[in-house]
Amino acid sequence: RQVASDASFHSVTFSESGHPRVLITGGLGQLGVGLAKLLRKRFGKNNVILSDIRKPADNVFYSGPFIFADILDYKNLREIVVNNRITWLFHYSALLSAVGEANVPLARAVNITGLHNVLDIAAEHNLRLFVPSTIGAFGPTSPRDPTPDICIQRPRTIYGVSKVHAELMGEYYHYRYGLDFRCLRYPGIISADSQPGGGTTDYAVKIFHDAIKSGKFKCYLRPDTRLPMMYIDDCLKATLEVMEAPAEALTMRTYNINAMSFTPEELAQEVQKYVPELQVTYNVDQVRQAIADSWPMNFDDSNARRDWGWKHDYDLPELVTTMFSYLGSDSR
Ligand code: AKB
Repeated sequence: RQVASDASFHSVTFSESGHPRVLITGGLGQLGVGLAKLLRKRFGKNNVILSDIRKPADNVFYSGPFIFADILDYKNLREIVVNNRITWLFHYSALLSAVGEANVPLARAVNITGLHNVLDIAAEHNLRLFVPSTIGAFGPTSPRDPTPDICIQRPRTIYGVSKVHAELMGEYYHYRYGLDFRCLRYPGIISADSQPGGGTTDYAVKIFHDAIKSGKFKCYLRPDTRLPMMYIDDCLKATLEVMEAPAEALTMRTYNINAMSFTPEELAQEVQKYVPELQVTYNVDQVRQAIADSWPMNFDDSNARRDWGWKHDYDLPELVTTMFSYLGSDSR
């Protein structure tokens, strides 16, 4: 109880250190807790507030400020930004590709209406705003191998449509109102201690857990489906780097970032180096296969590498080694 009241007290204190005061929306998804940890190391524990509409696990609650924030409630969000003197906002609330197709009205509300609230509040309060986009912002008529930053974007999922909308609206607010909008298009992100929620690239996380738990993995994509992927530490590093980049370095406001591309078959072969008895079967889910078939196979991130020095640390072998060292291949 003592720690809980400290946490809520700290969420209304101000930074006098010159560090940004950060709010992360949708903070209990795959990336928020890891991002908060990285930002707290850099800017101080109490300058980074994690938020969501769900109740956090105790360890998350006690590791730094956490508050309830519903991005669909404009007044609630505005009050949080004002009361906590927020200066940087990382907007992670979104429904991903597969769950979005299962509930289009909710995806439209969260991913589009929610973004409008965030954009207006960010512009009104001079926030630096980060919104993640995705390989899913491209579609079947985009060049797929490789996919450059600027090309045709005609996605066929509500998730993709909402992310193209976010890219365009953020850039529009930047040029029209001077909003400091920054956006990265993430590939599929692979993490050990947090689960993705309802995406098309989730198989690349699940294979590790299933390999350790049961030695059996059923893949919902065809073995030859090639998609761009990245280890979570690289993703979070890129996110902090683009937020800290001097405005003059940014020739664009939305950048592709990438680390590697692989197929389920290639990933399985690498995983089998640690769990040789792993049995992989393929049971294709038509919805997710169609989505994956419309997405980039290789992602051209040369603009990010040139403008602000983006460089990934993890290729496929390092990714697999790191995942097993976290998950413990001997915990079977
Ligand atoms: C998804 O699969 O929907 C996400 C993404 C690539 O944006 N992981």
